[in-house]
Amino acid sequence: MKIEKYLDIAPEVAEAVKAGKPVVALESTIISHGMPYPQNVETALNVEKVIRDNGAIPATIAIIGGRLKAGLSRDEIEYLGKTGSGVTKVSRRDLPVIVAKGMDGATTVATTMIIAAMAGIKIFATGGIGGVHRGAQQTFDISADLEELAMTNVTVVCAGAKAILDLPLTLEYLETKGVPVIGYGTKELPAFYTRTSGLSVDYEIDTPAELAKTIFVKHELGMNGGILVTNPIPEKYSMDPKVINKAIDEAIAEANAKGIKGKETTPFLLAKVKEITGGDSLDSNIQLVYNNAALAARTAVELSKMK
Ligand code: PSU
Ligand code: MN
Repeated sequence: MKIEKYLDIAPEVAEAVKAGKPVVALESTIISHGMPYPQNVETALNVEKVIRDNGAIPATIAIIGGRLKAGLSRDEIEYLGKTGSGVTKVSRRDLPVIVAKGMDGATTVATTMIIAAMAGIKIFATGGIGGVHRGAQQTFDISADLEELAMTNVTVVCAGAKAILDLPLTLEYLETKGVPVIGYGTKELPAFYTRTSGLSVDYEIDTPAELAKTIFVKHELGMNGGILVTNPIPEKYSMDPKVINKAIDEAIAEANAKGIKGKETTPFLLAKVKEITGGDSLDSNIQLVYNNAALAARTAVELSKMK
């Protein structure tokens, strides 16, 4: 079986991968479930531009009509953004079913990593990853993103994780699974809306070239699994921790009261936090995605020079 049976790589992306040029993957659940329309479409298009401005080729990933796609057209991005949560959120367990049924799907961090790896893309930029949810001791709610980081060879550049998660347990899980967690220019795990969380990361790395070297070494050693790069939100867009933490606590209380569970939990909490904080958290969210895209692109450029 050739992977082309299921996977469409956009010509520009295929050419770049083949030539060893820098490419950065992007996810689509952030478009459909992570932000409201029309800001989601605007952000998805701008983020591709940020990647180009920093010397790499963007490949936004999704499933359209049962085809795995690495590189979307403008119309496809517009469609995912407009349809929003009407598009199925596809994590690892959903992927074969959605393909077999010929359906559309927005890819999470986990499935974006899977498809990026199939397409030969080594670096992926997003906002926040899924992780161990608060109360996971009872609910067992641990995002498939963490398991994917344990096994799939893609580096994920994010702004840490939202405090809707249990951040200490998320770090423990990543340690158990052998996933390097790197702070970009920091020794602290950023908490998405804020630059600090009070938790330490394993290592601080300060340049894209050093990041690229770590990725290169891991691949050369044949060690499977990803690397998590946590890049703090730019100071001027970071939020007041008191405001954001209060919103998160309220969102979690409401999710519990409503009995929200499974794959609905993360989208529900994201939407609730946004509603409580008004537009502020959305602005921060958009800016940190651009910041991560720029770092991912610059790292991809450095990685493309390594032999
Ligand atoms: N966290 C965010 N924004 C997001 C997501 C998480 O701050 O958009 C999305 C990502 O696609 C992530 C997914 O992979 O939610 C995790 O969902 P779950 O917890 O159901 O695995
Ligand atoms: Mn979950």
